[in-house]
Formats: sequence, C-alpha cells, structure tokens
Amino acid sequence: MIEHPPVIAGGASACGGKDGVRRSNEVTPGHFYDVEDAVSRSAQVAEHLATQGCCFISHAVPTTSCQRLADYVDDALAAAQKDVALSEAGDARYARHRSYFRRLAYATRRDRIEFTLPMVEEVTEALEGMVASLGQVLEHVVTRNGRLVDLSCMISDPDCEYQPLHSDTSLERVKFTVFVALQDVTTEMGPTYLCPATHNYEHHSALDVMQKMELSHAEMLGRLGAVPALCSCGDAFIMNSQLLHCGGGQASTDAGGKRRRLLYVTWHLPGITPGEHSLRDELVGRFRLGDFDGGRKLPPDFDEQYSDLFIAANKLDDPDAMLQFAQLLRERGDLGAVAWMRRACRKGHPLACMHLAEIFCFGELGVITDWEKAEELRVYAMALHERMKCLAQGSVSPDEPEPPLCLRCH
Ligand SMILES: O=C(O)CCC(=O)C(=O)O
Ligand SMILES: [Fe+2]
Repeated sequence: MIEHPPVIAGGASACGGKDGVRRSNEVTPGHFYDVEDAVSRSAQVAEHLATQGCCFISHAVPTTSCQRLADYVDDALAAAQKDVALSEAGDARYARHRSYFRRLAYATRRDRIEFTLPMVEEVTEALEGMVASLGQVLEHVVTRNGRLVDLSCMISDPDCEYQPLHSDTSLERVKFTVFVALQDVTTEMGPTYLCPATHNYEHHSALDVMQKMELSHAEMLGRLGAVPALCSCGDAFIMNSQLLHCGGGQASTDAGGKRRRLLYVTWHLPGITPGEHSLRDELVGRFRLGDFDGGRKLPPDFDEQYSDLFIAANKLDDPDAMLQFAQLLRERGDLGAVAWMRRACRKGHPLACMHLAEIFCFGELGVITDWEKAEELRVYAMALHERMKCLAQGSVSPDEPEPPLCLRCH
C-alpha cells in the first residue's frame, strides 16, 4: 500500500478539462493499494472501502487484457452506431439504440456514452482478471452471490462536458462498482472525481445546500474534497454507489483530450436489487461474483420471472412494467421494490403510489415507518386517480398539467 499515490492527485486539486477548476497544493491523505494488497490484505482494503466509500488499486487488470478490450470496444461501438443509424427512424431506431446503450443521465449535455457489453472473450478475460485481483475485496461487501448488474464501458471523447456531482443511489440502498481504466487517464481526459467519505447523510445534505446556493462546480469539488482518479492502463477503483462523484469534462483534442474508456462493472447484494441495470438483456440475472473467481461452482439460481420483469422495467417507459417488477420484489422482501415503485410513481401511476404509501405506513422491507410520507403519497395517488377519471370522462384536457409530484416522493 502506498500512501499519497503518485498517480492520484490530492483532494481539492481537481483541475483541467472543461471543469476549469484551479489547482491547489492542498493534499488529502489517501491510500493507494496495489494488487498484492487487494489479495493478501483484502479485509483491510474492504475496511478502507467501508470508511472512505472508495479505494484505488493499481495494476488490477493486466495491460494486455485492457488493450484488447479497448480495441474491441472501439470496433463494437462503431458497428453499433452504424447499426442504429441504418435502422428505420422512430421507435425501431430507439429500440435498437437501447439494445446497445443506456439512456443518458444528462442528455442535454455533450455527454459520455454508456455502451453495454456482451459476454465476449475480450470482456470475460478482463472480468476474470479483475475478479482475480479484487474478488476477495468484493466478496467482503457483496458475497460470492453478489449479482452482476452493470457490465458496460463508459466512454468519453474530447470536449465531453463534466457531470454534476451525484451519487449513483440514495442512502437507503447500495451497490459496488469497479471501474477499470482501459488506457491511461490524464487530467485532460476528464477523469472521474471521487469525494472520499461522502457516502453519508451529512455530505448528501451538504451537496443539496450547495446546489441550492448555485455554487460553481469547481467550488463544490473543492469543498467536498474531490480526488481525480488519474490512472494508468489497468488501474481500478471500487466505489460505493452512495459516494458523491462525477465524470470530469474533457479538454479538446489539441489541448490533450482523448478517448477515455472505463470498464464499468457493478455488483449488488441479493435482496437489494438496484433501480436500474446497465446490462445487455441476455445477461440480466445470469451472473454472480462467484461465477468469475475460479472457486467452488455456485448452484444455479437463474430466475426467469425476475429477469424478464427486470428487463421490461428497465426499458423505463412502461410504468405498469415497473410496478409489476416492484411487486415481485416486494413479495420477495427485496428492498429494490421501493426504488421501482418510486419510479412508477414518478411516471404518474396511482397504484404504485398507494403501494409505496403502504410500505411507509407499515415500515416494510426495513424502511422506517413514516406516516407523513405515507399520507402525502396517498393524497397524491388520489389526485392522480381523479385526473385519470376526468380524462376518461373528457372533463379535463390531456394538455392540462398533472398534479405536482410531492417533494418527498421525488
Ligand atoms: O464518467 C465517469 O467517470 C463517471 C460517470 C458516472 O459517474 C455516471 O454516469 O454515473
Ligand atoms: Fe455516477
């Protein structure tokens, strides 16, 4: 383990790219592990992950595997883009697009591309390399039964804009993502900025306040102690999904911007199904951490109903499918039910609101009983229902806005 790593700049020294952030000399003490640490002292690395919400591991995946995968990604991405462009405009093209790419979170920006990966040889080679190095650390946090929920490549190109600071999940649930650099990542290539030890209520609230104050992105990065994940090819970092972080902005080509490819692999504990996945449909629900570690074979547990409903819900355009998946999760005591009910609720599904109200009422799935929240949801559900009735009777025009979504549910 090396303290103050050579390739990770210190906290508040976030700089470069389109972030326009100043460089400062302030350095946050950080830990940087190498692959031997991750194998021989996995409990200590996992402990660091628990307290800091992230950890960096150098040489986690052999460079040759990363280069092979980077070449594969470039070719497959070009082929996918061509395939989408050649398909019939409209719904067919959108469906084709969704079969390769995840919907962009910040669609209005010049954003990164999230390209889902098939389980081809180049991918399994990198995945097995990653699990050989980091599997024991991951086992501490998600067990060998930890489910694969993202297998994608995050791609950003010159002039890509920075992302706003965010966490990938709220504090009520968690998953763990491993990012592997498929080439070196410099400041100009818009590295990921991680804010260690911000996976808690205090820092999430602080970010809310800063956003309301409309502080600049640079100021927020500085205040939250952001660390740019500068990497050599094959370096990796593991991140708790509750941690505050963001993708950096890229400089233009003549200022050092270059394609950045990050392999992006997420695992979650069974019973905490995330509110989204970034997987090709044919991979959903099929893989666990223990399938890649070369250890004792896990008994098969593929669940077709779960996978089919997860795929349908993840298309994100059908509130009924979202509610159906949420109900299945609820029946099985899976906390993920809350995220999917909330999604259906945001899409204006009255029944989803009623179910969610019930969960808050009874304090189900480990959710703390909250009568106030339950009541807001019930009232909102009634308002949605009333609107649907009026629409059916023609006494309200479809152009009239929906009732405002209650803030708590939001
Ligand atoms: O581009 C990156 O480095 C991180 C992207 C990210 O955090 C996200 O899309 O949620
Ligand atoms: Fe993120």
